[in-house]
Amino acid sequence: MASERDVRARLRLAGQEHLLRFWDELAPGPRAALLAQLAELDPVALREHCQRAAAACARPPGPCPELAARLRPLPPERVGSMSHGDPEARQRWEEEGLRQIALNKVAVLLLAGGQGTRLGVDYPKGMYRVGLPSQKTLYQLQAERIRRVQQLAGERHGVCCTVPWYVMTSEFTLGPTATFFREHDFFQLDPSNVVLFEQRMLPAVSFEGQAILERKDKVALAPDGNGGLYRALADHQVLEDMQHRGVDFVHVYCVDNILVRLADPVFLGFCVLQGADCGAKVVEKTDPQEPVGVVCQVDGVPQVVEYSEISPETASLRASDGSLLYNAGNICNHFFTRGFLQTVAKWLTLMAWPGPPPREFEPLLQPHVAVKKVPHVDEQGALVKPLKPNGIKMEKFVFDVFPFASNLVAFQVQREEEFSPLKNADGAASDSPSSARRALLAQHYRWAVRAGARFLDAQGTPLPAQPCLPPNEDPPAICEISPLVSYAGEGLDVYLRGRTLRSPLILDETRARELLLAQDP
Ligand code: UD2
Repeated sequence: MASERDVRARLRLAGQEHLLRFWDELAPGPRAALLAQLAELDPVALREHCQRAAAACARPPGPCPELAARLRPLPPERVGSMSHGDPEARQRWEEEGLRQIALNKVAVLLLAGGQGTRLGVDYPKGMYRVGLPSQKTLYQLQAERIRRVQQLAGERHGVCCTVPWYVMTSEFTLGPTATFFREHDFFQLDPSNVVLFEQRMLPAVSFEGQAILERKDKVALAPDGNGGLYRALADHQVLEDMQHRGVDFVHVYCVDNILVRLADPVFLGFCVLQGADCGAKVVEKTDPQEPVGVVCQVDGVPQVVEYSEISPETASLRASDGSLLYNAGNICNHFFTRGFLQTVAKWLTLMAWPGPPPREFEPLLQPHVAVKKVPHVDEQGALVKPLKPNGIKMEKFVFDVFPFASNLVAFQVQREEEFSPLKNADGAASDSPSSARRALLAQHYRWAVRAGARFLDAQGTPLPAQPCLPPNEDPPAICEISPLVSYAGEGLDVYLRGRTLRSPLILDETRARELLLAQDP
């Protein structure tokens, strides 16, 4: 273990000696913990990190003013569409996606290192229950969609196939996620196909460029953003694991979209057939202030500009048909080839070499700045919970690497079928547990009605059949369909055609079997 002297010298080099200011008061246990934490921080990197944070903070807040002039929408030839494309193309994409899955060439990768601050829970968001009749958590829904898509591809091609599930966690989410998965028997997935790994953490920094002490014996650390993925892939040899399994294509997604289609064969097939190395699923943005990035071009280079970095004026610009000019809303659903991820990981290793990194890596080095309330100890060692922002967290974004892609494509999907994120606690105007629950139940109700089901209320009174529901409206009947029964609305006719069922209905595998065995109505 590093000595106090060594660590002090390293901190001096980094200009961060204040981190040891309570050393004399600490008992041996906390001293050892603090030394271990500080010994992990590379002094040169720490100095640069703190200087960069302070410099970023000194810049005027808000979006970069000259960005607007450099933006253009993505050219139409780079954008595929679920709703506007012809049905034959859609079928071709789906076939190709299922073929790649059946060949064991597809993995899914969950970004689950976030702290869920806006939702206000102190456990990983994936463990959240939005109040579905089945009481399933987000993690369980995702695991079951993996099982179902494996089954669909396997049945189509007469094989038994695997979609490995990689889960990037952070110091905050690794322990509880691992325990939760074990307690739930990995949701009947083979544990050897579920790979948890951890992203790095970075110190939170004061506006003056000083790393913040959260306690007398602990530096305040925060995950390095979902773009910490690339370092984490290299740190934990995840790409080697993928290579070993023969995985060529990776679907990366964020934890909180209750409608997420894991390893979506249509999206995968579209990207593969386009020869893309990078892909982003998008929904049409209708509200300029919606907190989603936009897929567009900056200086002619396709990439994502995050919602926090585009000005309200630019976000509100309209095309001649009245739609938003920048309407390709990023939903944090990305496609990557393993080859592309390997190239990025190699660059990161090169950048770690001594000396200045090559110029072309500059964008990879530009972290994004988030000004946050960071609990800390004051000069006297008293704990302070700040009421206004006092610190800077530096983050990378998962799409920071998009400008390096040689063929980036976007794929537009229907919002009501594929996007309802859980960001805020109930009571918020949008993206809450209630809105996520409603979106899922509305979707399942639509699927059931289209498959031919009719519903009765608890008293046996017939309920109206409404295959097209107005947005944000509760469906007339409650119907939850297990992902193990249907992944995207397919295959429901055999259970539901001509049936009249009582609401609430949970159509799980057992109920589906009962319906099959029951006499025709
Ligand atoms: C993300 C997208 C935004 C839009 C929106 C849709 C980014 C940077 N922004 O914004 O463009 O698509 O989602 O809902 O992707 N995470 C980590 N480690 C971290 C931080 C976050 O794994 O250090 C994960 C987090 O657990 C979540 C995902 O990244 O699964 C997105 O994080 P967020 O919810 O903070 O992102 P948000 O809503 O600002």
